[in-house]
Amino acid sequence: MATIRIIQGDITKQAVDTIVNAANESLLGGGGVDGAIHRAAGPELLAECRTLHGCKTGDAKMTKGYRLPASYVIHTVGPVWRGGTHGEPDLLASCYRRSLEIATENGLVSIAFPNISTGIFGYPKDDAADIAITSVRQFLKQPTTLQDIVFVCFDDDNFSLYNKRLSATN
Ligand code: AR6
Repeated sequence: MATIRIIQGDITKQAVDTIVNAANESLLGGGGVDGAIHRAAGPELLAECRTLHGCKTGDAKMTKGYRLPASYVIHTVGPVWRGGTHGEPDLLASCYRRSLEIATENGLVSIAFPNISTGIFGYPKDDAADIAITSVRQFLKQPTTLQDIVFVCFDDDNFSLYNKRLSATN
């Protein structure tokens, strides 16, 4: 039975099989968590990302983790918030599902997620937390190698939102 945990901190420090990056469609780096992951992983990460030729919003692609404590990075592209009527909820759910699928296809046991789309991409944090938790729970109804799913919250708002939701239903 897989466990879902919440921590507050920096995802680049997490010693899990894979961390998830909240990237953009170019996969060539950016600000926020994407910038932090590229800085910590070193230039080899960008070199591998260049071979991937981008990624569609809602999809994900995996690379090695290079200088990170995590062995791999699954790069996913969350939706930019445009009012909620442009398919944003389905695209955000798809980011979590595709990341979990890729981790499972590769036999991984532990995965850490940032709060995808809730920074520069402007997704409302409460709605994004609901989608993240629901998508993970839905995925865990099927067979998976994953045993440890960690939500790494960076800011206080997200940490408090995730804590409320998981303590209310666990
Ligand atoms: N560890 C964990 N979470 C973090 C860290 C960190 N080191 N740094 C920031 N966060 P964002 P997005 C949190 O903006 O909204 C980039 O330029 C942050 O508090 O990183 O999906 C990409 O290249 C927030 O809760 O990603 C894209 O262009 C969450 O990570 C664009 O930003 C996501 O914030 C993606 O925007």
